[in-house]
Parts: sequence; C-alpha cells; structure tokens
Amino acid sequence: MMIAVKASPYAFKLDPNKVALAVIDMQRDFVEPGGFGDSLGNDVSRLQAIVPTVQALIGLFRQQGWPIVHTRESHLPDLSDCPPAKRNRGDAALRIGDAGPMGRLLVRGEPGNAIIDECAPIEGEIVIDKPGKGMFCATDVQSQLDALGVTQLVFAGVTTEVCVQTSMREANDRGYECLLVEDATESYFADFKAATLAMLTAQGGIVGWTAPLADLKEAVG
Ligand code: C5J
Repeated sequence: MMIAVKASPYAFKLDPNKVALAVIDMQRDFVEPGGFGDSLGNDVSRLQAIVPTVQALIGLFRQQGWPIVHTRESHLPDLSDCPPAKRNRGDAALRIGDAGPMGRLLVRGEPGNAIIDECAPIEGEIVIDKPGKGMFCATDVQSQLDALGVTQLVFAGVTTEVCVQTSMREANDRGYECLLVEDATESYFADFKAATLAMLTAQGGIVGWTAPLADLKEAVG
C-alpha cells in the first residue's frame, strides 16, 4: 500500500516495497574542519547542523527495514580515477590527494574520507565509493538497487547543490522517483540550497519532490 507524504510540489506516493534511502557523502571530508570542504574555504559548521536530522532519517529507514545506500566521494590512492580537470580546478592550497590534517584529501581509506560516526553504515547497508559528484557515475549502484527492486529514492546528505543534486538528477534520468528531505541536506551556501530545492520541484516536480523529515515521519507513522 502506498504512503502519501505531504511534499512539494504535491504529495509523494511512497511505496514501502520499492523505496531506498540515499545518504550522500556525510563524510568527515565535508563536515569536519581539516577536510576537503574546509580546504576550499567553506564554513563546515553549516553542514554539522543537519547531522541529527540525517541520523533521525537513517533511524526511520532502519526501523522500517527499508534499504539504505551511503555514498562517499573518494578517489583511489593513485588518483587514476580523478580526472586532472577535477584535481586542478580552483586555487586551493591543498588539492585532492594532498595530505591534510585528516590524511590525504578525498582519498579512499584515509581518516578524513570516512563517513562521520553519527551516520556510519551498519552491516547490510550499501556503501558506494564514487569518483564523481553523482552516485551513478562509474559505480554499480544501479545494479545493486535493481537487485532490491528499488524504484524510489529518498535523498539526504551534502552538499545540496553539488553531490545531492547531481545524484538526484542522475536518478531521475534513470527513472527513479526522487524525494529530497529538505532538512536532512545542506549546502555551504544558504541561497544555493534554497535555489536547488526550488529548481528541483519547479514545473510540476521536473526532477522530483521535497519534504521536511517531520512530514515523512508523520506519513510513515
Ligand atoms: C562537493 C559533495 N561539494 N559531496 N562534494 O565537492 O557535494
């Protein structure tokens, strides 16, 4: 039976047998001082503020027994999966692969690349290392979701207009119905978050739906 979730631009019909949660890049590299986000000059405290909400959303999916996918933006230690165009962009003192206070920035297996403890995956949950911004680019996430019969994705994580939006757009193009939980995502730029929520839901939900966690919780019961 479908569950109607109060959402923008109109109710999202959640199918408990076909839904999964995609938690995007809740990594120390983006959320903690000394990581990749910080090295680019961003205020990471904005992202820290959503951690309890993301945790609660993960808890809701665990309670329901619904699948959860966690992603990490990461590169192989030899950076063979990091296009030079990505590494060289910007004028940061530290670039991808350089040693920072939490190890090499955005490199798989380094302390800073880990998902923060509060949102850490547990056994049975899917963990995807992705070299791009989007979760489908150069990963096997689609076949893992297909194996579970997932056709709907609820999104959370950071940052709203970069990896979350890219992943949601990739999912939309692949035929998934997508709902972004508004207060379980954040950007280093408040106006970019607001613009992203607006553009995803414009034109009758051109990319998908958005809803606050409270409305999702209320619907799920
Ligand atoms: C960024 C991400 N912002 N996870 N990555 O570079 O959004």
